Amino acid sequence: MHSDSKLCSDLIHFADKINPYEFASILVETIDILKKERKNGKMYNGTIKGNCTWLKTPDNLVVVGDIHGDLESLYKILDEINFETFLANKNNKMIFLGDYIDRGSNSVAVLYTICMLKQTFSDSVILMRGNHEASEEFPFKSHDLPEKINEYFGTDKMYSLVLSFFRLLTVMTLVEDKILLVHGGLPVHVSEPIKEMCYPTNTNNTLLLLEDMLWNDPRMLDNTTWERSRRPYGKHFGMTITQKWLEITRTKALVRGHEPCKGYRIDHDGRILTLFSCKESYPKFEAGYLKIKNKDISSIQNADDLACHIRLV
Ligand SMILES: [Mn+2]
Repeated sequence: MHSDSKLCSDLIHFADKINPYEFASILVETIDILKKERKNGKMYNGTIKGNCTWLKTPDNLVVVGDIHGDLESLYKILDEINFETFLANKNNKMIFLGDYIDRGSNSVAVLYTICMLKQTFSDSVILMRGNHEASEEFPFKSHDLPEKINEYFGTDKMYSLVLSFFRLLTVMTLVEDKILLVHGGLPVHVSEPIKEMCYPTNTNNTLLLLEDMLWNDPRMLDNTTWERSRRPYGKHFGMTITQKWLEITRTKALVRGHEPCKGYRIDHDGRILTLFSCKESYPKFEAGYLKIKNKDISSIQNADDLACHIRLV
């Protein structure tokens, strides 16, 4: 790790020394907070219904994409935004798009860190669910977290607690008439999707929505609205689907993660911003995050207006 910052060196030091009791206790506390938020249906300047979070436009917004166990990139971002000051102001929000774990070398410490952030700054931090946080519903090969937990603590007991935490993460976030956020992509054919997201019926429809939001990718498609994806789950969705979703949610741009890129990428003629925030397991790509002020959010017309606020780390 190469950083001169005191924060980074402190955090790196602690990452090797999380004891199982601390890990379990931060998970339990975070689970409690998420349960309370869901029960009360709200967080500071936000409403939570089912799998959705609605936010008023914050004073400052930071959005972080996939981390995949890359502790160094996560710390660089936290360091750059001066996280203690940033998050202590509950009119600021920091949204994580999911995929905290797997692939990188520090999944356990990344989990510990994001839980600590949520626990310490619960009014300012939103933790969303990625496909890697839905290994029960959609099992896949590259899920190495159970092994990593076992390596780290000498037991995989904590894994079931981690799964309980994952199940409480929300799947869609809306920033007041401006930005729609999901981890993967947009569902292609569910009737009344917003209602289903807010009041999940635990039927096939709920699972279908979850699969699409966590696994889908945008593509330019000719003559079809969607096609099967090459991934184990999910689909490719075309621009008509994106247009439809921006209309029904009355937003200007979709922000999502899920695909490696050089920090960010624009799709569907400026309607989608893909953010990617790690590079440990993706040396050919870059890690970036979005940091934008209230007045700039208020004036966005599309994803290009967000792209000028991306910072690479
Ligand atoms: Mn993903």
